[in-house]
Formats: sequence, C-alpha cells, structure tokens
Amino acid sequence: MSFEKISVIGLGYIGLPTAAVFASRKKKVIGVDVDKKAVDTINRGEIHIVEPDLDMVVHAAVTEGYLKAVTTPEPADAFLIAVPTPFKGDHEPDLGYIESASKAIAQVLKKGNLVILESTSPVGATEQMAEWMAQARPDLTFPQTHGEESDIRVAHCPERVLPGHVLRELVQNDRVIGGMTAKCSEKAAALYKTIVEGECVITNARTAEMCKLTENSFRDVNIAFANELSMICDKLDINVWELIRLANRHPRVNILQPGPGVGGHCIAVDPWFIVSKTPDLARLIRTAREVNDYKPKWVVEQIKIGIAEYLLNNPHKTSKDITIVCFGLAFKPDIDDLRESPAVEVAKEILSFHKGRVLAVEPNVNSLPECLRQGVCLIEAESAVSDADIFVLLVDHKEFKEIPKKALSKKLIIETRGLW
Ligand code: SAJ
Repeated sequence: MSFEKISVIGLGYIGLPTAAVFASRKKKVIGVDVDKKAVDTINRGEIHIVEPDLDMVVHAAVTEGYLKAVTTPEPADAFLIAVPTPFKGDHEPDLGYIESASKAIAQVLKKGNLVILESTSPVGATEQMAEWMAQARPDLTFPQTHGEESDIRVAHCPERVLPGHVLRELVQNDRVIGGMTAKCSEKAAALYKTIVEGECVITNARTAEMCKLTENSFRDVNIAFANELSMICDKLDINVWELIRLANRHPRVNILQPGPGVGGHCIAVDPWFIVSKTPDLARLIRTAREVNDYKPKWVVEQIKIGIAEYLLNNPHKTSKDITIVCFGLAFKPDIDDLRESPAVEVAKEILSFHKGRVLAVEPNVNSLPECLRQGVCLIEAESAVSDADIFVLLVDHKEFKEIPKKALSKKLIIETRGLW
C-alpha cells in the first residue's frame, strides 16, 4: 500500500502540523483550506498559527516542494479531514465543516482512495461522512453498502496532540484507528505508520469516535473535581493546593489542578458530544461541564468580595480609585492562544462592572482580543506590580513565577492557580 500523494483538508492547529510531518517524510502533500490568506501564507513557507518549531518544518516542506496549499481539493491517494467540529444551539455538535469538506473531496475521489476523519466527532459522524460522499458520488461504492468490496476506504482516526507539543506528540503518541471495515483500518494504519512511532491500535469507527470523546471528558471530569474542591475549600478556609498536594501523596490518588475554568476548543466542547447523544445517561459528564463553566463566574464573585474588602480597609477610596490587574489571558500556561479562555471571560466581566482601571499582563501576545480593547490596558508585569491595587492571577505563565514575593506582599491577591 503506497501513498504517493496525501491531501489534508483543514490547515489549522491539527491539519497543518499533520501535513507538514507527512511532507517531512518526503510525501507529496496537498493542503486544502477555504481560507485564502492561510493558503497564501503557507505557500510562502510561513505559518498562520503558533506552535513551537512548526514554522521551520513548514518552511522546509514548502521550499523542498513536498507541501503546497490550495483552496479547492485535488486528486490524491489519501484524504485526511481535520476541520473544526464546534457546537451550536444547546451544545449540539455542528458537523457543517465535515459536511462541506467531504462533499468537496467527493468531487475528486477515485477508486482505491482512503478517506480519514481526524476531527473530534460525535459517535456516528464517520458513517454520516461516508453517506455524504456516497450521495455525491453514486458512481463509486462505499463501505456502508459494499463492505470490504468498496471502492473507497473510510476510517476515523482522532487527533490527540497537546497544543504546544504537537510535533512531538504527532509522532510519539499511539493512534487509535477506527475503520468502517477491517480493510479500511488496515489501509489507514499503513498510512499512519509512515509518520507515527507510537502504536497504531485498530478498532471500529464508532469506538474510535467515543475514545477521543472519552479522553477529553475524563480530563474535564477530573478538572471539575479539582475546581469543585477549590470552591469547597474556600468556604471551609482550607488551602486547596496544599490539600491536593497532601491527598496526592496517596499512591492511588492523582487530583488535577483547579483554575479559573476550562478553556480551549477541545475539553470544554467534546464532552457535550457525549451528552447530546445520551442526555439521560451522561449525568456526571454534564455536571462536570457545568462545574467548569461556572468557575469563571465564581472567580468574578471572589473579585467583587475582594473589592468590598479593599474598600473597607481603605475608607477614603471609592471603587473608581481601584486598579485591578489580570495576570494572564491565555487559556493555559505559556501559550498565546486566547480563544475560549476563561481568563478572557473573567477580564470581560470585570470590565462590565468595575468603574476603576482594568489592566492585563499577557507576555505571550502583543495586542488584546476585540472584546477587551475598549477598556483594558495591556501592560508589562513590572508596571502592573507598581500600579495596581488588586491582583487577579488567572494563568500560571512562567514569567509570573518570577515576580518577587516582596512585590506581592501588600497587595490584595485573588489567586486561581496556586502560583503565588
Ligand atoms: N486545566 C486545568 N487544570 C488542570 C489541567 C488543565 O484547569 O489540571 C485547564 C487548562 O488551564 C485549560 C484546559 O484545562 O484551560 C484544557 O487544557 P489541557 O492542557 O488539559 O488540554 P488541551 O485542551 O490543550 O488539549 C486537550 C488534550 N487532551 C487530553 O489531555 C486528554 C490533548 O491531548 C487533545 O489532543 C486536545 O485536548 C484535543 O485537541 O482534543
């Protein structure tokens, strides 16, 4: 089974690194994206997202002629779909991007092609994708009707890489391969084996879909446990970080860290794909989502209590005189990604009620997101330390660990990460 030409549909945080890694193994790769600007950027050998070392790999792949980006699909031997799967309405999965991607590649499919869905998807999405392609190409046969005899092989192989470590994890992590038939799995595994050093473990498409959702839900439930503990400990006047450190000394206890909430485009979204399929059964998974979604609101309540306390201790001041600084806006430490960030949500809320100045320190970005531009001032940590009255620590970026204890000693601090 040889794959001369591989096409990756969707050149975002997953698709672009995947395309670049295949290209670095001297495979001809065609990256497809509807965003013309992203396509032009990649064809210049540059990147439009932030991921360590990705710029070098893409630059080399483009200049050596192994990777090119286009806006409309071209024929290839294998197609990997890595488009977003957000939710809509009441947390219902939105398969719109998969639908358009599969209909677009259907036009160029040939007998013998392999189509892999990499996007995190609700159970049944791979079968649905195969159905969309079958409808668009009645001249070809697909696994749902022709089993092992089908012209086109279809599999789900969820991405599982951690932002910030994508290039390493793409190669080292095990891959779960869920073909619609055994031959579909076999062909998909042969493709991944050209780049993956981890094991390629074979299952069916539905199990592979559920496996990815399970991994992220597992993490969400465990973070919710830590977040719930943090709120309980606050009520009981117990330091939650000390508590977790102590409990984790038990050989079979491993509690995660509380924070201002769960951000990013995966862990805060994927559990809903399980809830939407089985709402009456997924009670714990839903509750975990609710606990984590409530956490930023709880942090805002703590800030309001902090302001009241500050005014009580400084009776000559009004709330207008109080400067609040948010340390960190990203959705997790040491990255520049502010999308779906609970820290941004907290900053936005502060802005909506606080009459005094609001500052933000975010060493990983040069400008604020649209929703904060009117009212929040982005400043350096040093100036914030001298100017602000209330410190809200929202992200445990490495730079914040270096702020001297002395500089914090007389400030009112609201800590969501246990760093200070
Ligand atoms: N968080 C906590 N406490 C913790 C750990 C994380 O509050 O102890 C928060 C983070 O601050 C962040 C959110 O959770 O706001 C998510 O961060 P993360 O580092 O747990 O995960 P992601 O979203 O960057 O990546 C996850 C990974 N999934 C798992 O670890 C099970 C990654 O492997 C997946 O590939 C990725 O989702 C994805 O694309 O689905």
